[in-house]
Amino acid sequence: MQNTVTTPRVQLEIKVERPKLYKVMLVNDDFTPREFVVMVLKAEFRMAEEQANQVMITAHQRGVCVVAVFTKDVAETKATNATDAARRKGYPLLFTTEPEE
Ligand code: TYC
Repeated sequence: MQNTVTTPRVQLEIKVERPKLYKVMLVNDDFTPREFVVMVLKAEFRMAEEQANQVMITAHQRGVCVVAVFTKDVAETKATNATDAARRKGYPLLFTTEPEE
């Protein structure tokens, strides 16, 4: 009997792609109190007071501000949770998500 030793000639090429990232956007409105916007940013996005205040002011002045960037699931969950917290208080505050270029 003959023993044959073979060396594999095919190599697997494994490609790992970065997950696409999504921005959470804070949208301005005329009714939600500033302090409430800051409170939601701190609670849901773990922002410090100063940063939360800056993001709130930017949205207030420009109409919209990027809050943070996450994977799709995390961005959508945080935007929904933050928007729901405002609805429970009767405020029209809105957080949206959009893919990063
Ligand atoms: N414009 C609101 C006010 O003057 C405050 C506010 C800021 C609301 C940012 C929403 O995304 C927002 N009370």
